[in-house]
Parts: sequence; structure tokens; C-alpha cells
Amino acid sequence: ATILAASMFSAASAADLTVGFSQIGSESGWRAAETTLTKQQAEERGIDLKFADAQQKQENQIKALRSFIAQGVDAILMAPVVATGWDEVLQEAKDADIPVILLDRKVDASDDLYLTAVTSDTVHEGKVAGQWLVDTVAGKPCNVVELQGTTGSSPAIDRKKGFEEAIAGHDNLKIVRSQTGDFTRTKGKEVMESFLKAEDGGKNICALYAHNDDMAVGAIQAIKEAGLKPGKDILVVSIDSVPDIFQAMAAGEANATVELTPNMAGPAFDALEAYRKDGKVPPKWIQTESKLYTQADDPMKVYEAKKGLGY
Ligand code: GYE
Repeated sequence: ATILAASMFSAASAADLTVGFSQIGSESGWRAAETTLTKQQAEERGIDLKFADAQQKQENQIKALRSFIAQGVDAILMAPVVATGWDEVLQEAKDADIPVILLDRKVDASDDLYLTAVTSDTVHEGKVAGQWLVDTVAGKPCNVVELQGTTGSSPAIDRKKGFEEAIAGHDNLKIVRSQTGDFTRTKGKEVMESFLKAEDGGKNICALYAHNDDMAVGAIQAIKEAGLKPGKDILVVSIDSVPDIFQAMAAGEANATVELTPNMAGPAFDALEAYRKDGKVPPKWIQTESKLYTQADDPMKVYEAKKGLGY
């Protein structure tokens, strides 16, 4: 009711809160859903959201943050494309008394420079994927190829680390190739094609670990075009749980995925509202859940349930 009354006077005062959102871009289905849900969450709460798409460039994110600061927004959400290089602009936001909440990726900066970070445990995700593979191959020799996420991004660093930790000590498992596929389908397909070529048309590859589902979906296409069966000749494990990977799982072409909620904005806005209203300081890390799905989990049902939830 307050919002309606205020909007009769001026559009600018229609919202209690104005929040700037610096989004990385739209490299994956997961991120597109995160954008959709952030806009939805803002609208439901009467928050005026200023959206800036950085097209994968850190310099664009820094510009967006400076522009939000100049406009005097009440708070900033940022999904940081890479982990390093944020100290200066975060200090500027702090000096202007504008709280910054990190979404889905972390930064290498002192934690007094931001209010909180809403992310999953990305090391744990890599471990879950790795453990699934350890259990599935059950001691058999297995050459693994890895498609990494965006170079220098916290999930790419962490998902690599977690996976390596899980397979450490299991000498039957060996990562034979590892390269970035930038979290995109196109690059995932392209890099997988080069892996296949380099590894005897794929005959030397037993499993693919992709840091996100989109790269896995691209790679699945490459595996099929090489005349092999993804999910059988080459096991496929990835992270995100976007609807398309469940279709692939239902078709037997992907094996496992670790779920990442695209609704990071919900907990972020909850924390922000509590902070503004009651001065409640949130913990520095608000962790979202990670759950493993396999072909045994009725993939078509999950697919149907996911569609519409931002996807
Ligand atoms: O897994 C991937 C995306 O930052 C954790 O970024 C996120 C990752 C997500 O593009 O699909």
C-alpha cells in the first residue's frame, strides 16, 4: 500500500530501495535464469533494480559500479566475473556507504569491503562431482578430460580444486586434458572437439568433467559427432542442473549434475532488507545448497519442475 501511495507522487519514490545489479553477462542457461529471478525478486519486493550487463568484461563491471555509486543507489549486487582486481572500486562503494552484496562468485579482497556473499560451496561441488566419478568407475582405469569455467573466476578455480581433491589417491583416475570452455556451449563443443582429436578420436577418454552444464551440453554434441555415445562411451558429469542437462540425462547422454540454485537474489534481498530495517549484520557468507542428481532421479520429472523457475 505504501508503494502505491508513493507512486502517485513520483516514479522515483515508488520504491523503498534502489539497487544496482552488475551482472556478468549471459554465458550460461544458469546465469540467464539468475538474471530473470533477480528481476522477479526485485519486482515482488518493490525494489527498483538498475540492471547492467557487463558482457563478460571486468572493466564494464567496474564502470557499472562507479555509475551506481554516482547515482547514489541504496545497495549494489554484483556477480564478479573474476576473483581479483576489486579492491579499489569496492573501497569506493564503502566510502560512499553503499553496501555491496556478491552473488554466486567470490572475490579475493578483504571481507570488510562487502556486506555478504551469497554463493554455493564451489569447492564442495567439484568434490561431489569427483566423488561421483570415483564411485562410478569403481577402480577401473579412467582418463578424464576437464572443461574449466572462465579463467580466473572463483567457481573455475574452486571446482577444479574440489574435483582434484576427490580423485586424489585414486590412481585409476587421471586428468589427461584440461582447458577453459568459458562456461559456454559453443566453447565447450569446440574444446571437446580438440580433446577428442588429440585422444584417438575419443577412444582414450573415459569421462568428461565440465565446470557447468552448458559446456557439457556442447561437448555432448561433439562426442556424438565423433561417432561415440555420450553417457556410455564417455561419462559426463557437470554442475548447475539446468533443464537441458536433465533432458540429456533422460536420453542417457549425461550421467550426473550438481545443483546450483539460480535464486541467489532471494537470500541477498532478505539479508539487505534485514540490514536496512533492523541493522542486522548478515554473516559474510550465505551458502546455498548443492545436491547431486543422477539418471536414477527421474530426470524428465526434474526437467518439468525446473522449467518456469527462471529457466
Ligand atoms: O555455474 C555457470 C555460470 O558463477 C557459479 O557461472 C556461477 C557459474 C555457473 O556461468 O554456469
